[in-house]
Amino acid sequence: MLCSEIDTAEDLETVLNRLKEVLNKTVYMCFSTDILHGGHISIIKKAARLGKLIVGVLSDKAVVSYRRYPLVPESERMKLFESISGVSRVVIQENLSYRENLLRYKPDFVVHGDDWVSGFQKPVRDEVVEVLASYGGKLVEFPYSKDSMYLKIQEQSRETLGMPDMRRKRLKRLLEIKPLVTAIEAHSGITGLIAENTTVYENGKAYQFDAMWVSSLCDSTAKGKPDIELVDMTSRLRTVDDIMEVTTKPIILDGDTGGLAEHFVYNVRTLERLGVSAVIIEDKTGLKKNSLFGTEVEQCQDDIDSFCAKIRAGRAARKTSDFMIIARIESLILEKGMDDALSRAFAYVSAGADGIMIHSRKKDPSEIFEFLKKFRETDKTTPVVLVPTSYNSVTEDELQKAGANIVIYANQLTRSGFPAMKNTAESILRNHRSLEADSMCMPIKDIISLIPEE
Ligand code: SPV
Ligand code: MG
Repeated sequence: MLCSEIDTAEDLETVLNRLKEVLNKTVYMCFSTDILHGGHISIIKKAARLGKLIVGVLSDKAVVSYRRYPLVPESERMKLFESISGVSRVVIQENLSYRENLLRYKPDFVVHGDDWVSGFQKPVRDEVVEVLASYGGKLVEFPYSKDSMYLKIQEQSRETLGMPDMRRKRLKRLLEIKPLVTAIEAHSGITGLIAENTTVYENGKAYQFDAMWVSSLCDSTAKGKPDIELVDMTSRLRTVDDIMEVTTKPIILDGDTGGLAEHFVYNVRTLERLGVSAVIIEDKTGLKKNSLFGTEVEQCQDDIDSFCAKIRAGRAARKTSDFMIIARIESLILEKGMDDALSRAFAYVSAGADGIMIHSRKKDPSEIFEFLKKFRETDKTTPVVLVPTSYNSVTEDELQKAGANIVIYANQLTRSGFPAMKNTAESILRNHRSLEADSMCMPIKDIISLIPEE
């Protein structure tokens, strides 16, 4: 590696000096992968030739925001790299940005594949170049391997994530990793794909939704039916299955009132078996209407004891502690007051609810903030779910700081899709051809590539 042959004393000295040089240099690489293949080993070998190799393992929190949920947690991924020859040290990299670790370890070289020269990782690379320049380090890039076998390995690990046992427990795990979990509604395979794949890259950061909400409102609307528990569980499960077939993210099902406790227990087992992560049931009884009607329509709230009995029955029926039964409180919607909302929250948690959802249809989020403050004075840990449809000016950051754990964007895909489709239909009717509507439509090529083929 350092000279073709050692056959004189000078050659030996050259090699020894070069070896000293290499041993004094440090190299840094960062990995987010949880599956090691030949491509990784090959670049690690090349990097180790430049000096002592420090491997940064990207934290679970950062991996979740950037690609998919890691199959292997960060502590195990660290052990994986520790066992590779040529790796002299393994550290955690908390963020997609290398800055913190580069300034801490001041490596002489950063090694990376050349796949980040363009695309969403470019801002991360630009920052690496800037930080290295600040102390005289260098970036070394090797050609990125596009071996189809490696792509297949990645795809197989993605499929594993969609299996029921893997998917079900992920909501709980996400709640441990992330201060705030976000979910968006999905009511079909195609909206599931949007929830699964939509990513926004901004200043070297990546944002994705963590989970999907199978809304009763949107599932019913997609079928042209009112949101009154008319679309039955068999049909709702069909929707869940359509979404599950093409996605891997955890699913939170809007379970309406949960129906009769005697029926709810069966549904808990079915949902658990399918790999759904949570069901949210609301404390209403009789003919359920959508909460966003508030007191404009007649709605009846269940009494505390009867709803607690339903929660207890569901808890007793479930087979794993991964599956969450979340109790939704309708007191603020039905204008029953803050005290009623709080006493129900504490009662439902005591009955075994794994989380609380508090709903409001006010534009002003102050009643939600008041609830969170008072609830958190007593209960610091039970996850709280919010649906900020009406109070939509408040940011995720503000809600998280106030004590929320899950934010659900419950109906925005349906509400945005409907006017887009209506405008297109009207344009075709008005112009007696589709040319004018074309600019409102996704190119055929894009829609074909959106749907993965085997
Ligand atoms: C749904 O999405 O069906 C919900 C949330 O239950 S809300 O419509 O705000 O009541
Ligand atoms: Mg609903």
